[in-house]
Amino acid sequence: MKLYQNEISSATSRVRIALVLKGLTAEALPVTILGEEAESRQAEYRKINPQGLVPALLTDSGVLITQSLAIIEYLDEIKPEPPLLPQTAEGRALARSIALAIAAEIHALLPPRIGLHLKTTFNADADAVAAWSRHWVDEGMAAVETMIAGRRQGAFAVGDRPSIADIFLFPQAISARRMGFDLARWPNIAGIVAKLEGVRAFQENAPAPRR
Ligand SMILES: N[C@@H](CCC(=O)N[C@@H](CS)C(=O)NCC(=O)O)C(=O)O
Repeated sequence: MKLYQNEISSATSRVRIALVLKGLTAEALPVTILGEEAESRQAEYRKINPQGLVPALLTDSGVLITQSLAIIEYLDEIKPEPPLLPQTAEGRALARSIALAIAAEIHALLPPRIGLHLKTTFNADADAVAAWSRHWVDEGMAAVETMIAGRRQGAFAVGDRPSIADIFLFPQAISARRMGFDLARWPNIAGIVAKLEGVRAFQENAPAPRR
């Protein structure tokens, strides 16, 4: 397998964590994602992934899978152990709700292309883009904290082993901390992140800081 990826990418971090938890490897194919000239924005990469995003996984049979949740569920299907989805239907639904609350409602408002569009079309300066990002992280993470707090029954976000909920939560929480948020304002998230920081797959695959 080959993984189109970028080291600062939170969505890539999710897939890299899942690969390690599964004991799978994928050859890394780096794609730059910052600035107007980023490789992710060029026609050549759009021929590979029409959305111009990382991560994208090329399977051994040459099929390209995009979107981190789809990639991780694919990995879970080709190598079922250890499972990345909880055992009950309700647990699986909750884990997917948390993963999507992060991917679709928080992270989707933050990537480089969003900041670039705010700058070029709406004349937002760096401070305005930072305020935009802080707003969506603050509101979104507070909602995720409440979702977890209401139904938490184990050491991790859903149950007693890391699931897709933790895989999506961890990189977002690390990014929030880098933005200056004290995770203690979200006590369940802070506790889960502290636990995940002791798990090698998470420890070694957090998104790298933007330089
Ligand atoms: N929903 C997608 C998000 C992918 C995404 O936004 N990736 C970012 C990096 S974290 C990217 O490629 N950004 C390029 C850009 O914004 O121009 C997923 O979960 O895979």
